[in-house]
Amino acid sequence: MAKEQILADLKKAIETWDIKLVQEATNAAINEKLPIGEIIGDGLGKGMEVVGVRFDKAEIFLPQVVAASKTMEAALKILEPLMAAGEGALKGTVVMATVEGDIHEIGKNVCCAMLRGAGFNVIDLGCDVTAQDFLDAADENEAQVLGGSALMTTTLEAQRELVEAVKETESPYKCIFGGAPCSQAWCDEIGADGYSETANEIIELVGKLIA
Ligand code: B12
Repeated sequence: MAKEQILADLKKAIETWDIKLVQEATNAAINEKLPIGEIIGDGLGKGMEVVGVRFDKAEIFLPQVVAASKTMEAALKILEPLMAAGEGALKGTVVMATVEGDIHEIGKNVCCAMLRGAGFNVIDLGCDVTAQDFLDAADENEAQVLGGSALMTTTLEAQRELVEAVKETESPYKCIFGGAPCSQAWCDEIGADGYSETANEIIELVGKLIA
């Protein structure tokens, strides 16, 4: 099957929360040896963008968004074993989570998948995670980078709290942030070490911080 068709099917499957189609298209993408970055960034992720826009315009509602999220998870489940296989030695350890008070985790999951695909060891703490839990996991796993996702303006503040917790404990970790309301300007204001708008950019960002 042509690459363009597979990417279009991946996008459509998320937009129409079609689990059967997403499984078929993901398997087709693997058979055609499409890079995981493209499968997620140019296929599945594009579909999720459309879902976000339609939700913002009130063309669809929470149940449909949940259904699209579950479709995304079904695809990531198929891709996970490939990403776990890695490409040789792990390049470093990143603790990823959605910050305290926030349960949005699709974008964070996409970032985790991309980082694993690029050969980083990713400790995924899930969502609604406190600064202390970030630090404990980083200590335990000898991580270099902490990545915090926030999808609501109300939970952006938890990103600042994480930076402050790292400073207060004089921990050696670099903090990077993302999520729709987050920006480079916000990251500069709170003294973060990095920001990336998309999961594609996160690989380069983490690579630079760990090098
Ligand atoms: C899906 C979704 C949900 C799902 C989440 C399912 C799940 N398992 O994650 C459900 C239905 C559960 C949900 C719930 C709620 N939601 Co909601 N949700 C969305 C929606 C439509 C899409 C978010 C998404 O998944 N986008 C797709 C992913 C791929 O993109 P992304 O998250 O931005 O991630 C990319 C980048 O940002 C970046 N990135 C992300 N994280 C990180 C981290 C790092 C370290 C880096 C470097 C980069 C990075 O890379 C990712 C991939 O490219 C957004 C609308 C929107 N436009 O964002 C609203 C939205 C975020 N939700 C919103 C709200 C209000 C809620 C609720 C409070 C609703 C309610 N009344 O109950 C609850 C939240 C409760 C809580 N305490 O968290 C608001 C937030 C408003 C605000 N500005 O504060 C939004 C903006 C919708 C709106 N316009 O009102 N939601």
